[in-house]
Amino acid sequence: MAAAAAANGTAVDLKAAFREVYLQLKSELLEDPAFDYTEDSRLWIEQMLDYNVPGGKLNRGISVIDSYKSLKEVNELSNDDIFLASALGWCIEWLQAYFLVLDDIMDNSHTRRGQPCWFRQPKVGLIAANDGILLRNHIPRILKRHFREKSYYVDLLDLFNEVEFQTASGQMLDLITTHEGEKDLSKYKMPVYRRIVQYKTAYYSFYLPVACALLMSGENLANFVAAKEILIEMGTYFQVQDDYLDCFGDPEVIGKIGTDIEDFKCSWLIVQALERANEGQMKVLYESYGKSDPTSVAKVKAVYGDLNLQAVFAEYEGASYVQLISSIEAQPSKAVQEVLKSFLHKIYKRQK
Ligand code: DMA
Ligand code: MG
Ligand code: MG
Ligand code: MG
Repeated sequence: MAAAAAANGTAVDLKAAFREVYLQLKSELLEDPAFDYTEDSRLWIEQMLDYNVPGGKLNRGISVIDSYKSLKEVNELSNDDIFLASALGWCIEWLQAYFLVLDDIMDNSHTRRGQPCWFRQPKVGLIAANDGILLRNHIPRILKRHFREKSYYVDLLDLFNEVEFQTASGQMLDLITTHEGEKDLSKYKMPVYRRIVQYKTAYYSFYLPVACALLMSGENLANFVAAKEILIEMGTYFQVQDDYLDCFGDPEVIGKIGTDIEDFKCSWLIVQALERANEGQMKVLYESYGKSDPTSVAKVKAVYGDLNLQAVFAEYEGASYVQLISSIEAQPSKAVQEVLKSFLHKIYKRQK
């Protein structure tokens, strides 16, 4: 298989090989014998998948293959292993697509990955809610087709279920913290923030790819609690970056327009601002945060600028890196160290 040969080569080849597996999984889903597709419904699903699944950075998916390679401690993987690791990687990308389609409705977002959010397409609207459910249902379809005979099949299903539950619970925290009662900034403190992002982002984005690779390698996840804690820390750092980019990133580069200020989100930036604001700045934040008119948003951004949150973030980013590297180097297994470092280097100082 050309794809597998390429996957043992450079990072660019690897991404191309990974993309080929998407095409296969999509064709299989479009021929799923459990549903008798009409021409229209098959076309809908194909367009929905192409719009929502493959257009991201693919970091989570590719990390399954990279991690598996490190854990096996070989340079070359067999064609079968590359396919299986890729299929698991795509299951994570499907999970991500499912959460993002629904997240964009709930966050009232405008763009995602450089195009209008799926629910913003005139022909889609709230059909997007059911499309999200379908994306979620595709995961067990893929797992059943390719992993049913594996000794780790049950553990894989359990892993995806656990992580999905944690993510949905994190999304709930994110949403009820925003809307619970009247808007109250006084509850936006670091421990509240950390709890939200650990659940909504870290488990599915960082722990899940590595856990998939560990299961494929025949490992018992109970033996990797320390690595899991490091991955959760990395996921927290990743969401801080996401919150920073929501305000200070270039929409052309990150592919989405920020909505955190308008949405009254418990973002890392507002938590930092509240820790540092003087009386006058505090008044501006209390009056303007969570309002959707451009003047209010600009006032909040001006306070962020005056508090020099760009520098606060740069400091946090450097300190997190040093801290993460030192926790990683305290890990007894060199292979696990490599897995964790390679993941960290994919996201450190990211611009998108
Ligand atoms: C994303 O949080 C979390 C999930 C589970 C999608 P977010 O709303 O900050 O993400 P984004 O900035 O990509 O909309
Ligand atoms: Mg969002
Ligand atoms: Mg959200
Ligand atoms: Mg965000």
